[in-house]
Amino acid sequence: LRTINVALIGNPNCGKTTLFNIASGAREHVGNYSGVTVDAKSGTFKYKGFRFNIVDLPGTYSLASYSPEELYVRRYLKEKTPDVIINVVDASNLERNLYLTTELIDMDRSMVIALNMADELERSGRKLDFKTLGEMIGVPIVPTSARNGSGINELFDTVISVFEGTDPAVRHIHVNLGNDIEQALSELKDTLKENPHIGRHFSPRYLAIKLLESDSEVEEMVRSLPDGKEILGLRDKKLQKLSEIQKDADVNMSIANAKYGFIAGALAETLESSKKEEINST
Ligand code: GDP
Ligand code: K
Ligand code: MG
Repeated sequence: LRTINVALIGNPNCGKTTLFNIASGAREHVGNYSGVTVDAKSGTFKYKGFRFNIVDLPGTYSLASYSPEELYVRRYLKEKTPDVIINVVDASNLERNLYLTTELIDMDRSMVIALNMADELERSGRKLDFKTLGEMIGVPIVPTSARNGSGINELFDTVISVFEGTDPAVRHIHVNLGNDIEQALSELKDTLKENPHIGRHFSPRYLAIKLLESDSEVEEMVRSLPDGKEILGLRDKKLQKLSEIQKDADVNMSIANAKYGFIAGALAETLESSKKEEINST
């Protein structure tokens, strides 16, 4: 029996625990991480000749290092390196949920999107061309309704095909952050890529973006490298240059805006508003 380690990652309330329970057959109540203790719950099940180890991670809106949940998910990704990430998104709240997706894309991990609450999307009368959206972001998307169990088999079929490298929707793309930032990232990324002391858990692009964002945990990691000072010096130079080009702009804000812009563009092409909304807006 081959094993596939799967991690559920998504915003709070997108249905991760419901999906975890229906997949692993767990019936016990799983806490909602709103307290002090941030923890993950894991379970095991067999499907189509594979043993799945599945973990239900705390809900998080991003992979910054601000909240305990964000730090927990990041450390999990660094230390446990799941084979396939299931990014659970709430289909009725795509704009916000897909922000985390853009951060996972930066990481270059194997992943599948569970377009959960597909029943709610349908009820709202809107239609999402999820196949095209999946092709645009390079990640296969499978509609699911964890509450009634629909789409769950298709989801794990897709996890298997991503694990085996046979899924046609998988592409390496990155969200373009605009010329100025892309230029700043380019040299940083190359320096990180060639550094023999950096583990391969996080992609050079992800680390370079986090350095531009002055992410304290990534800064600390880089500072501990033999040539960490030089890398941080290069980062400071890039930030300095960016502040000269983009006078009043805040780098973190520019990065977030570029990502939200990408999401808005992708949804404008793939998400059809309901008839009711169209009538109301004219
Ligand atoms: P988590 O915070 O991501 O773990 O989300 P939960 O699994 O706790 O689910 C949050 C709420 O959404 C619960 O009330 C679930 O019953 C509900 N829910 C989960 N999946 C679905 C779904 O596919 N459709 C609908 N309509 N509700 C769902
Ligand atoms: K809800
Ligand atoms: Mg939960």
